[in-house]
Amino acid sequence: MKLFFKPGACSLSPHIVMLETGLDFTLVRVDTAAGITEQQEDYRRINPKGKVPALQFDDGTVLTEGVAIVQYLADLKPDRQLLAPTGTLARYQTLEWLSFISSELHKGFSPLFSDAAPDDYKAVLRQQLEEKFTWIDGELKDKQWLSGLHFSAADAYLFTVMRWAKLLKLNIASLSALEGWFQRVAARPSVIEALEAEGLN
Ligand SMILES: N[C@@H](CCC(=O)N[C@@H](CS)C(=O)NCC(=O)O)C(=O)O
Repeated sequence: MKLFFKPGACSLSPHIVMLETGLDFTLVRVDTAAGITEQQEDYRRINPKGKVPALQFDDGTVLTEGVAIVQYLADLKPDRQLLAPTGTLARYQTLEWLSFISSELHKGFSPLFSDAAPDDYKAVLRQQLEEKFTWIDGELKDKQWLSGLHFSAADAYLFTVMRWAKLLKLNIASLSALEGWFQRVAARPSVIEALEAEGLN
């Protein structure tokens, strides 16, 4: 399998999950602005949406959308407990987190990285994101991980977007449960390895 990524982008989430599974894979860097991979392939021929992440199988089939990719990967190695088994409430609670992170956080960040978005709109987004992180801080008060006892695919995704919150200096430093959780995730070997491979450490 090939995982197409851009350093520090949302593709960091499936990158961490991939490492947590222990599966063999090749990491392929994409210049999304230019639309080419590090091997000078036309990236839109791999993912016509032009975005990372994308997962390509040996037969050429491609799976896109981070939330779908992490579920696929987690289900390949159920013993790693990155996602609970089908039919259990725990599974849907992790999916609840993945959905929240994707729709309520991830896409709230995207305009903050754009020069085209007006400053007053960015200020509103920043405040909304800070309120959502404050709510997550409350959820993490008595938990090690988002889904309770086990590190899950949702932790990898939240870690990825919380890195952006730190880079953009959102006002979240006082959220102690959230910060403690962030440090726990950051200490995982998979996360250290992923950041290193993406040139972020
Ligand atoms: N819905 C997609 C969104 C993917 C996405 O927004 N990727 C961003 C990085 S976080 C990207 O590729 N941006 C590059 C660009 O727009 O040029 C998913 O969740 O996988």
